[in-house]
Amino acid sequence: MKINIKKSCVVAALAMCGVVAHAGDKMPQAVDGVKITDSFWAPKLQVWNDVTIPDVLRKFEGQHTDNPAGNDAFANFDKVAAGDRGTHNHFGAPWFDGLIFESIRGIADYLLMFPDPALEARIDAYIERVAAAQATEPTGYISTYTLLQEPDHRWGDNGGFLRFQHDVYNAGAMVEAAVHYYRATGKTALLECAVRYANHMAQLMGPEPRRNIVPSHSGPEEAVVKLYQLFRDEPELKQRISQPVDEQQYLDLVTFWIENRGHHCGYPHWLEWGNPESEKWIKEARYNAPEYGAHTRPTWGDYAQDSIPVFEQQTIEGHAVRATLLATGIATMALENNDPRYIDAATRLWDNMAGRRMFITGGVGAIHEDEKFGPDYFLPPGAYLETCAAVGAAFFSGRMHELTHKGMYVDQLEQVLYNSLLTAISLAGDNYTYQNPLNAVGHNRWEWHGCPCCPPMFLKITSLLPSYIYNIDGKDLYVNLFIGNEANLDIAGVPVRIEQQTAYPWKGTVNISVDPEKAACFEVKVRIPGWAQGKENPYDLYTSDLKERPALTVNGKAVDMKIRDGYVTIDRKWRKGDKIALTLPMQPRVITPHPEIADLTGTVCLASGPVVYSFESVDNPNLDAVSIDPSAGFSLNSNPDLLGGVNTITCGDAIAIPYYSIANRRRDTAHKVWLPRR
Ligand code: FUB
Ligand code: ZN
Repeated sequence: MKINIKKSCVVAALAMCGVVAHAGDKMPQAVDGVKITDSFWAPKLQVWNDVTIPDVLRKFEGQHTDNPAGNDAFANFDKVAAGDRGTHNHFGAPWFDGLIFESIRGIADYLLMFPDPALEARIDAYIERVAAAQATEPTGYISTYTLLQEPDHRWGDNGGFLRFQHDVYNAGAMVEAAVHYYRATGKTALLECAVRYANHMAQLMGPEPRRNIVPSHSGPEEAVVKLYQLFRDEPELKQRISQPVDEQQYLDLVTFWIENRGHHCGYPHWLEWGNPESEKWIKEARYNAPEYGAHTRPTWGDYAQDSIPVFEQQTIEGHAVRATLLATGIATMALENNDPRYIDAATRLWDNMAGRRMFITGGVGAIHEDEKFGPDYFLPPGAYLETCAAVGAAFFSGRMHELTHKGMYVDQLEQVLYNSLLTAISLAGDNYTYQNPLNAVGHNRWEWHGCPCCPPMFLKITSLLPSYIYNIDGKDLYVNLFIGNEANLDIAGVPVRIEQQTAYPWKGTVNISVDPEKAACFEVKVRIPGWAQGKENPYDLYTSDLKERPALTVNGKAVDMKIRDGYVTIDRKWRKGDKIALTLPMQPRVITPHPEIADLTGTVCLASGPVVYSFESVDNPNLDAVSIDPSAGFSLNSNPDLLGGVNTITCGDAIAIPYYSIANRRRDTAHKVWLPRR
C-alpha cells in the first residue's frame, strides 16, 4: 500500500514540480511522488492554493464583510495566553479551534504540493500563538471556548455540555494538524503541543479508573491513530519531543473511544425528550445521581452515534459529519488491528450508507434538523447535504478501499470528488456552500458563514487528491483515479515511472505509460468504474441505461475485460515504453432512482462519466417545463469557454451543465438535477 521514498528525494522532487502527493514515509493513504498535470484538476488545485487558502485564513482572522467587528478566531488563543478564563470573550462557535487546526492540516498537505515559505511562516506564527496559550495550562488542556466561556466545564465536567463544547474534537483536530504539519515541514512545535495534549487525554480517558469520555464529534479517532503511526514509524522522532511518548497509549485511547461509544448511563432519551429537555438534564449533571453508578456519563444520543455500541450499529445514523468521521475512524483502526468486529462494523455502515442513504452526487445527510442521515431511501431532491458530510463519506470510502481494495469504494469517492466536492466552492475559489440540495431555487454560495466548517474540510480532502490516484499493495499497482499525472513509484523494489494522460472527465480516453527502470513482473489493476459497467450503484440504488462498454488495451492489444472487485488485472512483465489505453463510455446516460425512493418517483437525471448534470434556469428559462425523454437523443458538447471549460448535455432545446458548476453565473438561479421523466 505504501511506497517508501527517502524524504530527501521527495523534497528534491517537490522543488521541481507543481502538484505532488504526500512525502511522508508512512503517510496513511499516501502514495508518494505523484504530480498532477492534467487540465482539469491542476488548475483547480492552483486556484485553491493561491486563492482559497489565503481566503480561509483571512476570513478566520475576521476579515470579511459579515464581520464588521473584525473578530479574529486566532485571537481566542491570545486571550487564553494572556490568562483570560471565564471572561466570556471567546469569538465564534466552540469548535472554531478545531476548524483552525483542520485548516492547518489541509494547508500542510498543500505545502507539499506548492512549497511556500511565506505561507509556512504564517502558519508557524499561528502555531506560536497556540503554543503560548497551551503553556498557560498545567495539563496541556486547551479548548479556548471552554476556557474563556465556561472554564469549570472542561471535558463536560460539572454540568458542562460536551456535545456542544467540542473539547475532544478540538483536541483531535490539533493532533491531526500537528502530524500533517510535521510531515510537510519537519517542524515539531505543533507536534510538541499535540503530544502534550494527547498524553493528557490518554491519562485521563479510558477504562476505569480513568474517565469515560469519548468524542461527541468524531475526527479524533483517525487523528490519534495517525499520531500513533507517526511515532511507531519514526521512533527517533521521540528524541525531538520534550514530552514522554508512548505511542501504544494513543492507540489504546482510540480503541477506548470507539469501543466505549454506547456505554453510558442510558439517559437522556434524546429523541423522546427533545434536545432542550435533554440538554437541561445534562447541564444539571443528573447522570451523577447515585442510581446511575460511578464513572458514568450521559449518552450523546443517536445524533453523536452514542446510543448503542459501535459493533451493534446496523445502520448509519445521526449527524452525518460525525457519523462518517466515526466510520472513517473505525476503518482506520481496522487497518491497524485487523479486528473482524471493526471490519464488519465499517462494512455494514458503508453498505447502508451507499446502498440506501446516498444521493447521486455522493452527498449524504438528508435531514436539516440535527444535520442527520434520514431513514433508508429518504433521498428527496431538496435535501440538506452538508459539504462536510460528503467529504466525510469520501474519507470513509478511501479508508474502506485501503482495507479491501474494492473498486466500489473508489466509485463513491469519485462521485463525491466530481460532484459534491466541486460544487462546494465557487469557480473563483473564494465562496462556499454548506448545503448542497440537488433541486433548489436561490441556492447561492456565501462569502463566509457563522459555522465555516466546510472550507477546512474542503482543504483537507483536496490536498489528498494526488494520494488517492494510486495504491500499491506488494507487487500490485492499483490505478484508482483517472487524473493526468506523472508518478515515480517503487513497485516491489523496482523504480517505475507512470504517466497518465487524459481529458477525463470530459473525454473517456486514459493513456497510461508504464516505464520500469528494468523489465519487471507486477500486476497493474485498472479500475473500471461501476458507472462504466452499467452498475451505477453497488446496491442498485440508482440504475442507468448505459449501453456502451469500456475497453482496455496494452500496446494496442485488447485485454480480456474480466472485472474483479472493480478492477481489470494486467499481469505481465512490464518493459520501458509499455502503454495501457483505457476507453470509458462517456455518452450521456439516463439515471433512474430505485423505486423505493418515494421522493424521486417519476424522475430521472443525466450523467456523463462521473459527472452528474443539472439544468439551471440561466440556460433554461422555462425550467419548470423541462422534462426528460430517455429515448430522446442527447448530445455531449465541449464548451471550453463556459464555466471554466465544461461539457454540456443538450436534449432538444434544454441544456444541462455539470451540477458542480451551478450558481456561478448569477445569484438566485433555480437548478434541477432530478427532472420529470417524459
Ligand atoms: O460541530 C462542528 C461542525 O459544525 C460540524 O461538523 C458541522 O456539521 C457543523 O454542525
Ligand atoms: Zn460543514
